[in-house]
Parts: sequence; structure tokens; C-alpha cells
Amino acid sequence: MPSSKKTPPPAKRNPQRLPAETHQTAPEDAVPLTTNQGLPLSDNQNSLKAGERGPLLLEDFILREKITHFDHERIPERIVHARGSGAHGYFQPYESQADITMAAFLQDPKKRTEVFVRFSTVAGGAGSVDLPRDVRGFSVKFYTEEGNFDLVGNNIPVFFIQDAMKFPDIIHAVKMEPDRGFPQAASAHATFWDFISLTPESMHMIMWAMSDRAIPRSLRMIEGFGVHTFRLINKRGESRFVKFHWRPTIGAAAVLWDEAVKINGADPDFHRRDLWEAIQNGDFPEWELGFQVFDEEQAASLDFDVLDPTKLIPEEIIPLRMVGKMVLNRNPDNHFAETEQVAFCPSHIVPGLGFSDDPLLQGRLFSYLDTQLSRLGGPNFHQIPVNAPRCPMRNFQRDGLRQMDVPKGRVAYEPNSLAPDSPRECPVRGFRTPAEPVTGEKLRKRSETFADHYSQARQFYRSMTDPERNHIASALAFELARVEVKPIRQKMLGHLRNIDTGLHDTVAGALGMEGQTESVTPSVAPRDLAASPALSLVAKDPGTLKGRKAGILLTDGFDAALLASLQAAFKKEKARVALIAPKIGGATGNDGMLVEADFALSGGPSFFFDTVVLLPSEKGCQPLLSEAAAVNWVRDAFAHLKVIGFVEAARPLLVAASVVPDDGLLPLSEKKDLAAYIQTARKGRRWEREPVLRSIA
Ligand code: HDE
Repeated sequence: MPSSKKTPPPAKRNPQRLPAETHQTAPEDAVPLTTNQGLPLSDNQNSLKAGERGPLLLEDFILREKITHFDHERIPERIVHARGSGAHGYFQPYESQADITMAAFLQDPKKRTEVFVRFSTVAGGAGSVDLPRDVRGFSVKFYTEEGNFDLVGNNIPVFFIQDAMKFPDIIHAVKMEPDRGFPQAASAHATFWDFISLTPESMHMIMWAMSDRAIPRSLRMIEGFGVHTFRLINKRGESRFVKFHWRPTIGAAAVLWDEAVKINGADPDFHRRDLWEAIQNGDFPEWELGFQVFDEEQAASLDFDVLDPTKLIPEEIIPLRMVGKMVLNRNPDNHFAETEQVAFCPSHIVPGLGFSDDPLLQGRLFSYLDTQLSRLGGPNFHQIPVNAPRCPMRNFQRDGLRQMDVPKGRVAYEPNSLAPDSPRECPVRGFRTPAEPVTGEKLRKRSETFADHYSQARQFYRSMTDPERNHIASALAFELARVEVKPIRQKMLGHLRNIDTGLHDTVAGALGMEGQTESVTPSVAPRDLAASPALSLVAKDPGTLKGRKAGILLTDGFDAALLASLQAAFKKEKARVALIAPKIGGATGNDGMLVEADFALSGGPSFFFDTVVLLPSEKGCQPLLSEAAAVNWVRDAFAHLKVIGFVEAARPLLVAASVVPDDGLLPLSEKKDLAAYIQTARKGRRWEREPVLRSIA
């Protein structure tokens, strides 16, 4: 890189600076660093130059190889579900499911099947935040002995649309608006609500997307659903329908919207970090796999079409049959190689399972393979380690971009007589599609059985507890207030009125748009279905601290004995504890011992934790009273409805944070107080505090 400019005189040597050579004091027996061709390197600090201060030489093939590889490090990110977090683990059935399926991984309760799981958000890019209001992807790759089975589901059991033809439209509508390139990872904008207001089939999903389900507390605390109806086939060739469910063993939970907004700023990797740390600490996330099994006759008896992915079957009608447990016990070794390169396809299926004619599922059977071809650069992506089946894979497909195998022999076709030991189709063990009659005209038409768009939306809303209903109304008011085009808001109010007049009135009031609703005539009049309590997160709250995190705020002079008792009590609950002190160096207790902090006050806000304890000393509390981070810490914990344990010395801080005493505030003065605090903290948020603090809007 010659330059015509005169080079400046050499800078005076800074006597403090170490000579450049000191970077290279690797011991002689160090593992040699090499190029991609295996050439050992003598210098990984300096490029090849003409003179010590001269231009670089084109000859430097080592620099060029390194930079070229770096320049090509990124591959196209997924068009949806770009931001993901992965983990390895295993699945183990409780007992043989041979009566309903011949799937090999569901036969033997002693047998573990390796899995890789990827959780994701949908709308944002790979570098977006973890807590937007969004659906979460829940994809599981089972490496079974009869091939890979990919269960590519979501944390919501229904979907926005009924036909694959509309997928590019809904995704274009929710993504950044194409002219301005924003908003990132947010549905609160005009194009999304424009599309939704013109798509009544999305109303059921909208209720879920505006609910607490769309802002989970942790990836370890989400439910998962296969969404579509699938098939189970047993050895006798009998086929039944099935809906797949994942249930976290520590219960499902959500954050509040105000927490989500703040967490996105304070720790955009909140979910990814939480999953990583839990696995690293041996606190392995677990889910039970549940099947809703039903036959054609039961399907026909339901008042909706089981092929319609905007509908669910309430558990009260067809209960879940729990078939096994999945445990995630190993973090990825490399995010790119595994979490980024993993390729899920709903078409990755095994004998004993099958598809239904759900028009969304049928479209997905095409889309995923197609997307992997462009994302991973060709038809050999199944050879990437995270995608490779763990059972033998033999066929006559050959060559192609990025072929890693070296197939031997002259025979690459079947039938053949030249290689009698080469693989053959296997009518007994091989995958079979159950024979089903198919009749009808070739046409483009939505089935009349898909036409009821409001009844299940109403059922979902009415199955929620009061706080959950309020959150749905608040989310709708927030999102629609971000839509600057008034007719879109008016039309949405029309849909909400079809779902529930109370919901409509609350949202119209919160928007200040009473009397401005545009009527929407449903194609099928909505019905009042029986409530399904299983749909509510709050109603199902298991009341546990297991897998939760407590934050303890300390200052110098804190009660060391109480801290030790608290730590022991949380350990017993299988909860994790983080210590927060004004400075990261920690705080010295009244026993003279220094404990290091996990967070400095400014970097460990209370919205990172499920319950908090204020453990300052009287003297240590004083400076906190004029410290915004400390006052906000307490104020937020209260406003986020957390159970707060406190020592008497913390009272001035509660006053400074305008905390009003209620039964979620527990003094820790005597020994017996600790048990009372833990018992209340187990119950989770103090919902009765919410209406006192927050109106809907
Ligand atoms: Fe996806 N979806 N999808 N989707 N989807 C993708 O495939 C698509 C749908 C889901 O962690 C893409 O590999 C179409 C429903 C998850 O890698 C793409 C339709 C459900 C993931 C694609 C749907 C999902 C994806 C983008 C309508 C819940 C992340 C990258 C017919 C049951 C998988 C990729 C991972 C990813 C297409 C609808 C779940 C473009 C056409 C319904 C969890 O192929």
C-alpha cells in the first residue's frame, strides 16, 4: 500500500511501553498456531511490511487468508427467527408408546435420544434484543435411531394465518417497514396492524401475542406447541391425530411489559444469558412432552376444523398424555457452528409420525428445505455436525456444493446388480405415508370450516385471570397507540368488539377513541365457548422459587448471619441468589468479612430478579437515599409486584421509593420472619398491588 504522502517522523519511544516482541513469548512447546493449510505461524501479531514502518506487502498470504476468512464469517441470517439460543440435551420416554406410534425414540423408557434445541424470537434480526413482544420459536431436533425428527414449534399453540400463501405477507408486515428500516423487532407499527386489521383469521393469535406469553420470564419457563395437527402411526398401520405440547417442569412465567422494556436496555441478552447460566450451573431446564391424541371421529365431533392452525383443542376436552421428558444439559461449544447452522425442517420426520393436510403445515414442508439451501449454501447441509443424523445415512445422492464425504465405489444408482450390499428400500421398516382418500376439485379456496375467527379468541380472553386480561388490554392500547393511521385503529376496535365488548371498551377508553369504532361483520357469528383455565399462566402458577433468581442488596455493615440464612433458604428452594452492592468489589458484613458482589447497583437492577431482599446497614443505607439507582431499584421491585424482604435499617429506603406497605413487604427482624418471607416469595408476584399502581394504557 504505497502512499505518496511523506511519512511522518517516527514517534518518540514511550519508555513505559513494552517492546512489540513481548507479545510473542510463547513457550517453545506451545501448540503451534497454523494457517488453514496447516502451516505453522511464527508471528500472529504483525503483517509483512516493507520496513518496520513501511507499507504492507501483497505477498502476505497469511494476512490475506486470515482477513478473507473473517470477511466471510457471516451467512444469510434466517428471514424469520434470526435471533436464537441453543442447547444440547436428551429426551427420554416415560413408557413405551407402542400402542399409538412405532416411532423408535418412543418405545423404550430406558433409552435416551440426543436432542438439540433452538429457541428464537421471530421478528427481529440476529442482533436484536431478547424481550420484544413476540412469539418464541421452540425447535427440537431429535437425533433418533431412525433419522432426525424436527419438532419445529412455537410457544403459542395457534398461528396468525391459515394458508402458507399469506406467510410472506404477515412477515413483511411485522418486520421493519421497508422504506425506513424500522422498527426493529416490534409489532407496534402501522404495517403490522394494517395487515392484522384486514385479516380476521389472525384474531385468536393476536390475543395470545398481546398476552403475557409474548414476554416470557425465561426460555426455561415457556410452553411449546407443534401448532398443527400431526399423525401418529403404530405398527399395525393404525393412524391417529396428535397435537404436540411441551410443558416446563418449573412452570411457565412471564415478565411485565415495563420489565421487558427495561431489561432490553439493561441486558439485551437476558434470555440467552439465563439459559446459558442455568445449564452451566447444573440447573438443567426440563420439559415434559405431552400428546393430545384423537381419532377422526373425535375430530369430527369438535366445533372447529383440526386442520385449521388458528384453533386449539382445549385440554379440558382432550387431556394431555405425558409421554416423556426432555432435559437440556449442555451448552453449545460454538454458537455459530451449532445454533446458527442448525437446520430445522418440519419435513424431517421418522416412521411412526406423519403430517395432516393443514394448509399451513403443507406449505412449511416446502419452505424450510428451500430456506436451508440459501442459508447454508447448498444441498449438503445435512453433513454439518449439528445437522448430521446420529444413525447411519446411506443413499446415492452425490456431489454438490460443500460435499464433505468421500463416497466410494462406482455405483451411485439403484436398482443395481454391481453392488449387492448397497442400500435398498425397506418396505417394513421404512417411512410410510398412511393411505388416506383424497377427493375434490382442483381449486384455490378457503374451507368454510375455517371461517369462525372470533369464538376461540373470545374463549382465550375470557379464560384469563383479571391481571392477564388487563395486560392484554394494555398491550393492545400500547401497540395501537403506536399506529399513526387512525382508520387502522378504528378497524381493530371493530375486531375487538367481536371478541369481547368489555375488552373493546377498555381499549377504546385507553386510546381515547370511544364512539369511533368501525364495525366489522364476522363471517360466522362468534359463540361463547366454555372457558379453558389451562390457558392461563397465572392460574397455573406452580408457586415455586425453583429456577428463579433472588437479588439481595447489601451495603457495608450488613447482617452477615442473616445473609447466610437467606442464602441457605434460597438454596433449599433451588433458587439462585445474586448479591448487589453499591460497588462491584462487594461489601463487608458486621462480622468483618468481605463478600464480593455479583452486580454493582447500577448494573444489577431489580428487574433482573424474581424476588428481592433489602439488607443494608443503617449507616450503609444513608448514602443510598440520594442515589437514583438505589431508589429506582426499590421502586421498580415494588412496581413490578415483587415480594420484598427487608431489614429495619432499610425502612428509609422504602420511604424514599414511595413504597406503600402491603402483604408483599416482609420484615426480616426475627428468625421466624425468614420462613414467612420465603413462603410469600414462592407465590410470585403480588397481583393485588397492580391496580393500585397502574391504570390500563
Ligand atoms: Fe416457520 N420458518 N414458517 N413457522 N419457523 C422458518 O426456516 C415458514 C411457522 C418456526 O430455530 C424459516 O430455517 C412458513 C409456524 C420456527 O432454526 C422459514 C410458514 C411455526 C422457526 C419458515 C411458517 C413456525 C421457523 C426461516 C407458513 C410454528 C425457527 C429459517 C406456512 C409451528 C427454526 C428457517 C430455527 C423458521 C417458513 C409458519 C415455527 C422461512 C412458510 C406455524 C420455530 O423456512
